[in-house]
Amino acid sequence: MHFGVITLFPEFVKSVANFGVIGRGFEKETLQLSCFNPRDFTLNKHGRVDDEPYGGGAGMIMQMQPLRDSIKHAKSQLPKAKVIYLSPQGKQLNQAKVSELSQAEELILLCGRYEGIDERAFAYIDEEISLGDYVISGGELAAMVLIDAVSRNITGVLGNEQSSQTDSFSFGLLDYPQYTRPALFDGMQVPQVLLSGDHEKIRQWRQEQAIQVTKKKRPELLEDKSFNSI
Ligand code: 4GO
Repeated sequence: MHFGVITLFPEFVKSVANFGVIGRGFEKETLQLSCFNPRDFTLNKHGRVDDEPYGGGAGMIMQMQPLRDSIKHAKSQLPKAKVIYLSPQGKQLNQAKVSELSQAEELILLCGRYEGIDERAFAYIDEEISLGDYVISGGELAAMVLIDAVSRNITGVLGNEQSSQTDSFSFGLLDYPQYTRPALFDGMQVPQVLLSGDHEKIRQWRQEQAIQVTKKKRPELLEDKSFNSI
């Protein structure tokens, strides 16, 4: 998967490629990252990318010309990519959407700053995605979250290929509880079934726990679910 990110802070975004399992995906080139800076596309000598909002009001707005030209350039480098704008006005990202996006070969992520982009820039945007109902100072962190979540679902990125399939939400449920050594810590015992070596019993226990944990912590995830399939 090749991610193109349009951002005023390319060094910040590139740090997503430097750490952990996702970092190794970029090292191996299973994942690729190209950043495009709207500031490099300005025609004015000061490199300005923002201006005051028509009609007045607080803050600045990202101007059309550097946005259009950086998007056009990114599309010329990543011709198969959809352009996704990260904003609180988008449709909220979930695991199903992450899964869908991970099927693409290329994605372009547009990161807004200031009070956002000129509305006419939507002429060059295919999709608007939000992480959730809160505001952050720029789209970069949202793009980095999306890159991380999508990358986990790409073959060859995680060491253990099964681990993204057992992630929370992969069955529409939260994860079952996990434990590691020691078996007894501060008087707290690991459930006996996990020490039994009976793999079928462990599988059943985990399935039941996933349902119970979801019921307790996120009951709304259980609406309209049939558990016969798992
Ligand atoms: C994305 C971007 C929140 C999200 C953002 C989100 N805030 N909830 N801020 O995914 C335009 C300028 C949007 C700052 C950006």
